[in-house]
Amino acid sequence: MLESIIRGRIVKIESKDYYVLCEKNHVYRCSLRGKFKNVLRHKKDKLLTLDIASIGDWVDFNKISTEVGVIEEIEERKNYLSRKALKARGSLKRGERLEQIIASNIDNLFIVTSVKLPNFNNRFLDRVIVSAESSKINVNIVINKIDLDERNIYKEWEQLYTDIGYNVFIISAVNGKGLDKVKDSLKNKVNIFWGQSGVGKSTILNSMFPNLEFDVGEISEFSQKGMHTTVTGEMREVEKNTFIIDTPGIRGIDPYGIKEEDLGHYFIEFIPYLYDCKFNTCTHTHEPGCAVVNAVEDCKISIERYESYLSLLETIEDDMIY
Ligand SMILES: Nc1nc2c(ncn2[C@@H]2O[C@H](COP(=O)(O)OP(=O)(O)OP(=O)(O)O)[C@@H](O)[C@H]2O)c(=O)[nH]1
Ligand SMILES: [Mg+2]
Ligand SMILES: [Zn+2]
Repeated sequence: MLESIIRGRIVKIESKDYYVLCEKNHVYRCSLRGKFKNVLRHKKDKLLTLDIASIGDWVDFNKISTEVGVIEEIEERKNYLSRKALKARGSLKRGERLEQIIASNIDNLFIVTSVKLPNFNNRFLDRVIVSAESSKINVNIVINKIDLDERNIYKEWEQLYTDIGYNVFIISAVNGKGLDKVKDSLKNKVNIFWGQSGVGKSTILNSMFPNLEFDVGEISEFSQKGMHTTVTGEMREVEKNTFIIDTPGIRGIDPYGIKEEDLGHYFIEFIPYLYDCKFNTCTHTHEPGCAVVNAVEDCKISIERYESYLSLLETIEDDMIY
């Protein structure tokens, strides 16, 4: 049989099936060659594998039929969003973790939060920001469900993150407030929506593009432990050349591949101070002459952000490097 290689982009992954959208707008269900797997050897020679391909990857695949193909090459990524994979039972050493790629070749990340149900969680938000900054991904912050915010608690958070330099969108997906601005910033880009379960990612996308029909959870469902309404990430083209990716909610996030000495660089408002610390190995905790700590004391860096920094610093541990 004649081989026919086609280029396309992975738009959805379901267990071992990779759905690839080719430039002629047709989707093929592809499998992945074994060489694209990340292998972690467990005790007793058990293996844990994680696939390397992700949503957003440009790939070359070999067309086998009008519906099916095999992925032969994955193109180099412009960037990608990742986190540490959940702890594997029996992994070689404590703390060693694989990298789980969420999506690749992203122009815009929208970190979705809500003021209530679930409550706004700035620690969580800061961890996601660190993941994105370490991958050089453009960060936008969405604060959703302001229809439930009787005491306007969103205002202080909006101020904090705007002062740092981030785009902050204040919205309500149920009454449509603020959605126009979000929609305007998506054009001609690959946009990913990421955040905790139940904050309203799918609802926001459906409100902006009513024909999409992403799955949305019931109020009673998402508060139950372990409940995720969206179970697999998915990329859709919503207008010519404008893509959005809905993702399953996350319960926790450990950014991958971050060294203690680099962490300060991913808190972007710390950067102007980093080179004024007395020691160039400063971790901005206990060292004398620390310019970051001084800036916190002078209220130039918010105490909330500094506490997020400290909590992340404590949880940085070894990654598996391949
Ligand atoms: N009051 C209010 N409820 C909202 C708003 N946006 C979403 N919801 C509700 O929040 C619940 C969860 O919404 P989803 O869109 O499924 O949340 P998700 O972030 O996609 O959740 P996962 O797919 O589990 O990650 C649903 O019951 C929505 O109706 C909002 O702006 N205001
Ligand atoms: Mg969802
Ligand atoms: Zn310092």
